[in-house]
Amino acid sequence: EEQVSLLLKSAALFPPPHGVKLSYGTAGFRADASLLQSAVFRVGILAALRSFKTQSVIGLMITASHNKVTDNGVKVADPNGGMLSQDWEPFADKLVNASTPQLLVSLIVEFIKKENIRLAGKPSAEVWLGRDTRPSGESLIEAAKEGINSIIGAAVLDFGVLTTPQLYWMVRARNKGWKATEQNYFEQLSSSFRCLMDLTPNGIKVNEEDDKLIVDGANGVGGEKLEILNNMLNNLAIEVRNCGNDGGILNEGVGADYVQKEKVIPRGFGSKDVGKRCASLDGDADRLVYFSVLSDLSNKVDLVDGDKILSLFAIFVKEQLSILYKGADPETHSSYQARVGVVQTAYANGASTDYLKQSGLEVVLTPTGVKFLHEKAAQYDIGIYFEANGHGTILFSDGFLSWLEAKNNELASISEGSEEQKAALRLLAVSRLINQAVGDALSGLLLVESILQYKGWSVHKWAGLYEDLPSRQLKVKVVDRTAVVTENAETVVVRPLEIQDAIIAETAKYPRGRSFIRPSGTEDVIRVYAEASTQEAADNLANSVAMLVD
Ligand code: 16G
Ligand code: ZN
Repeated sequence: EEQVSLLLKSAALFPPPHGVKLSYGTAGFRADASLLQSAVFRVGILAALRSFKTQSVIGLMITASHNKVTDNGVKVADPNGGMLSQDWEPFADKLVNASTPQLLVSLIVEFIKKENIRLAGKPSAEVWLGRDTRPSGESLIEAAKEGINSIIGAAVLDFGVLTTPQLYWMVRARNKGWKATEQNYFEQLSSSFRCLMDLTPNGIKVNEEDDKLIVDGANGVGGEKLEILNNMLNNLAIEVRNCGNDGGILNEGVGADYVQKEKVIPRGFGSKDVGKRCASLDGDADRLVYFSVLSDLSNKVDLVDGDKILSLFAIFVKEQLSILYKGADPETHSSYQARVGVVQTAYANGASTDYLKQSGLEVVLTPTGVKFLHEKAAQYDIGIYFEANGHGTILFSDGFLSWLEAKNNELASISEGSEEQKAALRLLAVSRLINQAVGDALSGLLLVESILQYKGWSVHKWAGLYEDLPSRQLKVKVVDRTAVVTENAETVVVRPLEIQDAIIAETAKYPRGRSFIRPSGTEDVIRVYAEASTQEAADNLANSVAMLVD
């Protein structure tokens, strides 16, 4: 009774905007910030219910990532620090689109019954809040608090400005009973990075002019957090630009999405940086790409995208495993063949997939969206996933990690300081450095840096692992994007019926041709991807496939 009237009263303060239908897309609700007060309030309610249901801390993040500064969004972190469980998404949609407070309350009551959620008077639910640097974030956080506080017994902790991966990391750590503050996050990243650097073979140093890393912070939260981390490290030189404190606008001509899609240098970079090792974060620091500035004054970059970060991580992990196994005497040793899986989407450059397979790795494709890649990667002992756009991480299974701990102890007693033991220590350090909750530009960057150092590679050497096939992405505006239905990780169209045959026929005209279409998860468009042996061929293929969609 008391609960119902509290909900009715507070819901009346957050009327949904007229004629707007929102959906919990690949990355939560996203829209122009002015449309989001009601949605965020209601997601606050959902997060509180989710916390009661799971009896764990739940995260709520206010961000629109790489989108423009006037947009914003809200997404929920589950107890393990992953995305909100997919079976709650339909409820999120209904909740946010309910037109009146009465309707909203009846949906909630019905859902509580269906999910068998037991609300309790004393604080027994807790939601942790974070936001990126968008100005609209402050009032949206207040809306989220109102939503959480309208469920009796739900507590809220506001951490202010965080990167998305920081909040998700903290939620995961808290629910595991580990130290879970932002300071703990920085300490774990910096100490495991130091550990990896200490295990670098002596004498290997990347050459001097290449030594300093220059990072584009997208004028967002990532730059300021990286500065803090940087101050805790003494074996890496980082210069952060586009921190957002010099009038630069979030994601405008800067950031990982811009650099990856346009393949041009971000603002604040220029001819003075030719040849240097540079990296770019996105607006909430869950994406990372590297690049170097070309010397031809064209403003173009030599891009090192998510596929190449993935490749670097995958060959490093494989190398460490083989060092670790080399010493294993098959007679006496507990041999544990770790299943290593590499997870990509259809957007992965074909050259990267070929390279990974030729390196002896198992590669699987999933549909676009972190939740799909993450879920797949979690099925391996070591699952490495990346989207070409720079979002990805490495997941280690609990079983493998306890084997590795035991192995390391065993090696420490029989062959302390051996190559095998160093390999075990490196893998353990990687598992602590790389964010196990979600892709994290800051931890990814430190892992890249330590692997380049280990291998003695420049950014050019790394970029040259394989040569990307030329590709083109287009979008076609459509009235109803759900009319296109795909299968096999978005590589095959099953509806409308005739399109797939036509795509196959077009693709066959081009050497190394590959093309697919898919409905966007974030915009009312159909996306077209094409690659082929030359840029002109990729452009032509993309154009003719786009014509099929119209
Ligand atoms: C979201 C996804 C990202 C995906 C992108 C595709 C998360 C956290 N983010 O940003 O993984 O690449 O959507 O957008 O899942 P699209 O469907 O509009 O192409
Ligand atoms: Zn992002």
